[in-house]
Amino acid sequence: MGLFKFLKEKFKKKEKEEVSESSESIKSEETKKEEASLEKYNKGLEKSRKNFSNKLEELTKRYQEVNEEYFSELEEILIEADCGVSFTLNILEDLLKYSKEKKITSPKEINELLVDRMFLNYIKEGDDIKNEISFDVTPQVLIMVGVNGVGKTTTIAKLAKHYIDEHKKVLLVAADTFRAGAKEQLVVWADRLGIDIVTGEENEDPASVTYKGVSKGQKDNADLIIVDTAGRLQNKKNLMEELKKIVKVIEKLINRSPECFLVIDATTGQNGVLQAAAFKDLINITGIVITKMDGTSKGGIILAIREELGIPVRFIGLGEKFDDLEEFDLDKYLYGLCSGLIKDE
Ligand SMILES: Nc1nc2c(ncn2[C@@H]2O[C@H](COP(=O)(O)OP(=O)(O)O)[C@@H](O)[C@H]2O)c(=O)[nH]1
Ligand SMILES: [Mg+2]
Repeated sequence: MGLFKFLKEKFKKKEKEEVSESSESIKSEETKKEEASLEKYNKGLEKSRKNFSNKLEELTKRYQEVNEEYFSELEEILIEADCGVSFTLNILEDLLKYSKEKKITSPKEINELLVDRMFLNYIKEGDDIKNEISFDVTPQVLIMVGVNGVGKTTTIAKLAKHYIDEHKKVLLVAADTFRAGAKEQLVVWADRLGIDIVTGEENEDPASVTYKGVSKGQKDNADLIIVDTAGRLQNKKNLMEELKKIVKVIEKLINRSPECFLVIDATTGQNGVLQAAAFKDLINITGIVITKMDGTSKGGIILAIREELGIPVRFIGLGEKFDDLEEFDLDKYLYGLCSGLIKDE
């Protein structure tokens, strides 16, 4: 069975179950959580879905059979959804070849194939992606990097909440000593969450604040230590060196590499892909968090990043509220983006 049909059965079934459940109380906690998560994806991807699925649907209606023009219009839709040039061209080449081989001419079938290919393109052979942070060895240290304003600090608060809910002991470290007010912003979050935070003086060496923070986390038996960093512009060499120093300090203390999440604002489009490339050259990025997905109609950026950089998206920000951060789930993402196409006949 193709992915398109799989998604249709998986999520349509869920939606039907929702309707037929007469009593909320008989649903298990797990089911409720899954439904809420799917709802967040659907809501957060609403603008992208309109831009992508609706256009594709409209295109499908205009053609009886696919031809060169059809594929060129499809290309435009994919580029406009910010799927990136490389991803778009690869997918189109694939679709063209396959449709010729199998003599597929129906636009509907091509759409189904497209969703399948989007899925297969994301799943790279040999990598077993676990998006949740592992707590096999504690304390686990997570550094958050990314340029100013992308949502690092907000995401730290959301991630902390996510793991506190799973009964993990979380410690925050405010190693952004560069920007005025950055420390205070994180202190407010720590207070609200009722967790400890280690801060430094203004302009104190971020590596020294990190040293204090991670040492405290080790002493206090924290499960997770999250380090907030300044908005390091990739063209500012000295700031990048600072970041490397932070990583070194952590590696020395915990004897292994930390997790390092690069935060990218989905509304910045291809610029976000360029940022990721610049950061990837300098430090070992173990995952990407895409924020503000709810604020863009160009949800294809996740596919572009995966295609061009190979780094997996680990979490996705779907709104401004505390709970609007979800573990990245390829099925839910593709369903959220394409559900306009996955209708019952
Ligand atoms: N709509 C929306 N806004 C977000 C999301 N994540 C962060 N923001 C907003 O982005 C702005 C900048 O966030 P901040 O965490 O201060 O960015 P930082 O400079 O990278 O630390 C804030 O107004 C956040 O509320 C998201 O997923 N959706
Ligand atoms: Mg910040």
